[in-house]
Amino acid sequence: MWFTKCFQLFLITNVIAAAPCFQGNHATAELRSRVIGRCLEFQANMMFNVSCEEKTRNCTDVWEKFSSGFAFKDPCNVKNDTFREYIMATNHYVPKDKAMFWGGVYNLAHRYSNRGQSKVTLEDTMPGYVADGLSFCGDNSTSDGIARENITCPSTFLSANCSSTVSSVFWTSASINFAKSVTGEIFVMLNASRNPIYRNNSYFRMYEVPNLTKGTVTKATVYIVGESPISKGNLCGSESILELKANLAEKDIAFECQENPRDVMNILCGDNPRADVCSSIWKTSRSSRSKMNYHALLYIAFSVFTFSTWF
Ligand SMILES: *[C@@H]1O[C@H](CO)[C@@H](O)[C@H](O)[C@H]1NC(C)=O
Ligand SMILES: *[C@@H]1O[C@H](CO)[C@@H](O)[C@H](O)[C@H]1NC(C)=O
Ligand SMILES: *[C@@H]1O[C@H](CO)[C@@H](O)[C@H](O)[C@H]1NC(C)=O
Ligand SMILES: *[C@@H]1O[C@H](CO)[C@@H](O)[C@H](O)[C@H]1NC(C)=O
Ligand SMILES: *[C@@H]1O[C@H](CO)[C@@H](O)[C@H](O)[C@H]1NC(C)=O
Ligand SMILES: *[C@@H]1O[C@H](CO)[C@@H](O)[C@H](O)[C@H]1NC(C)=O
Ligand SMILES: *[C@@H]1O[C@H](CO)[C@@H](O)[C@H](O)[C@H]1NC(C)=O
Ligand SMILES: *[C@@H]1O[C@H](CO)[C@@H](O)[C@H](O)[C@H]1NC(C)=O
Ligand SMILES: CC(=O)N[C@H]1CO[C@H](CO)[C@@H](O)[C@@H]1O
Repeated sequence: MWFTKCFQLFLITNVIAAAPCFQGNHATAELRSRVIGRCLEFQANMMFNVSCEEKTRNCTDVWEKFSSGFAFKDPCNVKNDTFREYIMATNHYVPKDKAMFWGGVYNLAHRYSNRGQSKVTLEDTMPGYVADGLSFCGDNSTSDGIARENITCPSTFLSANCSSTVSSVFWTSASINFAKSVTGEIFVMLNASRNPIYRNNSYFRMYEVPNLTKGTVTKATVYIVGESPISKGNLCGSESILELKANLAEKDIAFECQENPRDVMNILCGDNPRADVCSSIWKTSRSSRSKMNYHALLYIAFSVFTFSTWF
């Protein structure tokens, strides 16, 4: 994919010798409306602790601070503090004992977090929610300095020619801010099929673990999850997970590790029932299912009876 993109760019712009070569996506259309909309929506539906304690944010101001982080700027070389103002404008309290980090399991982690109801991932907090999935960068050919859909913005992927992308700086700043905001017990969901599972170059390892606050974060529960069954202790005892345990121990953070925990598997198997790991789950629940149906029928019959006697 990466090579295809480079090749296409080269073909189109082969007149310009120093054509940029990076992995990326078309800039998101209607970026301003979408950012302001996300900001409004977050405050209406997602904001934790709304009452008097968290003040309402001015979403036009949030957009100004977000876009000034990259407008007119070289998309491959932005300063690492370019989103400082944006982070300050969107930062808020993260509920204690609910924060969840993840790696290589975007969909499952967010299905499980359930928009902050069950757990709170970075993308369930305002700084992350506003920009999640959007592609954005600077462009000098527009009046506002913001790229339109006809421009490819670099992704978080870094290369020699694009070593400090807008997206990487954004997600790095947001990750550091999130790690500094979490308190109490934290959760981590990692993809079992990666090797090593706790990757050296992951955001979690590079920016989040180092910025957890010693004395404030007390315990970390790691879920190692995948579509295949895991022999007990096999991955929780693997070398990279022991490194994670050691990194956490340096901050006096207690450690627990679970492989394919049932509540996570219920969600994985609901979405992907053919996954290998799911056959054992269906097997054990078949007998209780018929019992449940029987009770449900009894309940419905009873309710109908009760209603009919009222009217
Ligand atoms: C990447 O940068 C190097 C030098 O910095 C240059 O020689 C090379 O042509 C660039 N490659 C692309 C694809 O732009
Ligand atoms: C919201 O922010 C914008 C941009 O900074 C500003 O022009 C506007 O006056 C602000 N609105 C309120 C109600 O403070
Ligand atoms: C816009 O122009 C400025 C000044 O020449 C330059 O530093 C910057 O990299 C350019 N931005 C883009 C997106 O090309
Ligand atoms: C940002 O850059 C400065 C100066 O190069 C450096 O001291 C600082 O550690 C960097 N911060 C991050 C989060 O990388
Ligand atoms: C609300 O947020 C404040 C900090 O902004 C925190 O001290 C307080 O405990 C939070 N309340 C609830 C109910 O989460
Ligand atoms: C783990 O990563 C693999 C390879 O990228 C992917 O196919 C799989 O769906 C991921 N598992 C989960 C639970 O997201
Ligand atoms: C992209 O589209 C915008 C407006 O639609 C235009 O101003 C700009 O020149 C275009 N850029 C390129 C590189 O075609
Ligand atoms: C990962 O980092 C550790 C220590 O920071 C180092 O010893 C190890 O060689 C690195 N592994 C890889 C694959 O780069
Ligand atoms: C306050 C603090 O510890 N910040 C650190 C967050 O992580 C980055 C990347 O490891 C460090 O550069 C910061 O010093």
